[in-house]
Amino acid sequence: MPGRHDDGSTDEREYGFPVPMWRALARHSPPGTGAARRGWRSPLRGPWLTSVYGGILLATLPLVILTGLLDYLAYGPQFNQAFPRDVGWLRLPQVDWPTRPSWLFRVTQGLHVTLGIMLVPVVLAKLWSVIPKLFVWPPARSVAQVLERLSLLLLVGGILFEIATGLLNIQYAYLFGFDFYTAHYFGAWVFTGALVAHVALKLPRMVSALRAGPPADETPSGPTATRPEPPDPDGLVAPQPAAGTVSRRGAVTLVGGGALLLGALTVGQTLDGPLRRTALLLPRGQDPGDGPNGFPVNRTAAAAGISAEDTGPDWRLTLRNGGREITVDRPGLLAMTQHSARLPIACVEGWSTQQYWTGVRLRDLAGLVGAVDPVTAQIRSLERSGLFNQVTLQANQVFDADSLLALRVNGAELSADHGYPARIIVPALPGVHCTKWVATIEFRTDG
Ligand SMILES: Nc1nc2c(c(=O)[nH]1)N[C@H]1C(S)=C(S)[C@@H](COP(=O)(O)O)O[C@H]1N2
Ligand SMILES: [Mo]
Repeated sequence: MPGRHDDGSTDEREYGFPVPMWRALARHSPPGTGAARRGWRSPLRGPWLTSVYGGILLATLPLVILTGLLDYLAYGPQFNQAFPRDVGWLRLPQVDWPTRPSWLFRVTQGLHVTLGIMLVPVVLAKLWSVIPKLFVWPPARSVAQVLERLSLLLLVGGILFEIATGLLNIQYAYLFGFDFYTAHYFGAWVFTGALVAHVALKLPRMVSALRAGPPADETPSGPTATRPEPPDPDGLVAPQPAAGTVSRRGAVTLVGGGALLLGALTVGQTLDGPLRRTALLLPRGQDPGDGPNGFPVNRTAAAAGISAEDTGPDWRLTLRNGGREITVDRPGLLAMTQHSARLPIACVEGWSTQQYWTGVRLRDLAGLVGAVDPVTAQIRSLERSGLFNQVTLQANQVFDADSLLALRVNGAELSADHGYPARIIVPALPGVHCTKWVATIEFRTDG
C-alpha cells in the first residue's frame, strides 16, 4: 500500500512506480555506489563548469553534424553510391551536389574531421564534470527520469561511438567487424536525436548557470583557494569537496589548450606545402615525397592490382552512349584539346591537397561519342575489385568546364599511383569518386 505523508502526497506520486519494489531497490544500493559517488570530490565540479563545456559543445557540435551530413550528400545518394546505401526513413533530401566552389568538399570534410578531433577533450571534460551522476541511486525516481536517463545513455554512448569509429577510420584502422560508413551514419542520427532532447531539457539550466557565473574571488589567491559552487539540485557539486589543485580557469584553459593542440596537429593534412608535415596524428599527414606527383596517395597501383601491362600502349579508353561505342588510345586523347585546372583532391579520411591537372574535358568526351544531353556518366576503372573502382557522375559534374579526364599533373605525366594513364578530376567531388586508372565512360540519358 502506498504510504501517505503529512503533506498528503503519496509515495506513488513521489516515485511514479509501484512502490514496494521501488523502496526495496532504493534500500539495496549496489555495493560501492555510495562510496563511489562520495569519492568524486573535486571542488571544480558544478553547474557552471558543466555549462561552460556544454556551451562550447552546443556552439560547435552542430557544425560537425551538419558537415557530416553534407559529406554524405556529396557522395550522391541518388545513385545509391553513398554509404550506407539503404537508410530507410533517414533519407536526406536528394539534391545535386554542386561543383562550385571547387573547394566545397575540401572544406566540409576538413571541418568535420578537424573539428571532430578538436572536440574530443571538451567531450571528455564535459563527461568528467557530470560523472557523479552515474552513481546516483536509485537511478531514477519517475518514469520521466527513466526516459531522461535512457536519452543520456544514447547521448553519451552515441558520441563516444562516433568519436571511436571516426578516429579509427581516419587512421585506416578497420578493427571493427562492421562497415564504418553504416555505423557512423546511423550512430550520428542516434546521437543527434539524443542531443536535441538533451538540449531541450537542459538549455534553461545551462543559461542560468552561465548567468550566475563561477564562485567569485578564487583567482587572485590561486588554485588552493578554488571554491566549490553552491550546492545544486543536480548533485554535481561534491558534498564534501577536497582542496583544489587547479583553478577553475586553469581547468578550462587546459581543456581548451588540448583542443587547440589537437587541431594544430591535425589541420596540416588539409593544407599543402611544408605544413603537411605538422599533421603528426595522421598516417597520410607527413611525407608524400617530392616532384610533380609528390602528394598523398590513397591506394597505390600495386594495392589496386594494376599492372604495367594494363596501362601500357595497349590501353584504350572506351566511350559509350546508348548503342554507340568509341575507343581512344592515349595519344588520341593527348591530341584533343587539353584543358588545365587547379583542383583539390579531398579524401573522406580528412586529408586534402590542391594540384594543377591537365587533360580532356569530360564534356568534350561526351561530344565525341555524340552524347548531347546525358543525365549521368558511369565511370569504370581498370581496377577489378574494391569499393572505389567506379562512380556515377551527375550531369553538372560532367559539364563543368573544369571537369577532366586528367592525363597529367603539375606539368608531368600522372604517376602510376595517381592513376596513369587517366583519372577523373571534378570540382568539389569527394576524392573517393576521382576514379583512377579509368577504362570506360558510359554516358546515359536515362539516369
Ligand atoms: N580506381 C580507384 N580510384 C580511386 C581510389 C581507388 O581505391 N581505386 N581511391 C579514391 C580515393 S578514396 C581517393 S581519396 C583518391 C586519392 O587520389 P590520389 O591517390 O591520387 O591522391 O583516389 C580515388 N580514386
Ligand atoms: Mo579517399
